[in-house]
Amino acid sequence: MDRTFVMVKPDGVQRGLAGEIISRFEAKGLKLVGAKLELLPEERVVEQYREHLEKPFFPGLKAYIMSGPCFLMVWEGKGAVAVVRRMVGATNPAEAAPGSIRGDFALDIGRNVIHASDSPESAVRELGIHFEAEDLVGYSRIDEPVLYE
Ligand code: IDP
Ligand code: MG
Repeated sequence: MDRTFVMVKPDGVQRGLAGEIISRFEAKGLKLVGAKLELLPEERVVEQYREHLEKPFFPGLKAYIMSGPCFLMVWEGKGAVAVVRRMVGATNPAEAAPGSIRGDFALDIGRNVIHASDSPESAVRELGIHFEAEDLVGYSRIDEPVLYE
């Protein structure tokens, strides 16, 4: 099974959207295998967004991500990385499809509520930044026999 790293950003936590976001992934059939609320230290923000270090928006991005608690999660399921990215929607919420999380709950590219890994390789890397192996819990969901063929 595939695992992906997802994070409700500080605007999403402050706006009380964490529960709604969890509900969407649960209803989809994905399995929550790790979660924690955290104020991220600078070095983990830099590591997480290292591909953007030289971008003009990076200082603002770092300040935004460190402005309050984030809710970090690991979700597991068939094709989880791509499935979650589609449910999250385009980076710019103004262009994100209605029905996606960013499409339904945000307006500004600099306040887009949620992060999700963009590839299986990123998922492994990002999971490793934020979670220890023993923080993740393997178990069966009782509906798995009817969720999967
Ligand atoms: P993604 O989150 O959809 O993968 P990326 O291009 O990887 O999008 O950008 C990472 C994050 O950086 C975005 O989610 C957003 O918070 C922020 N960001 C990206 N582009 C801009 C911008 O032009 N202005 C402000 N923030 C941006
Ligand atoms: Mg990205």
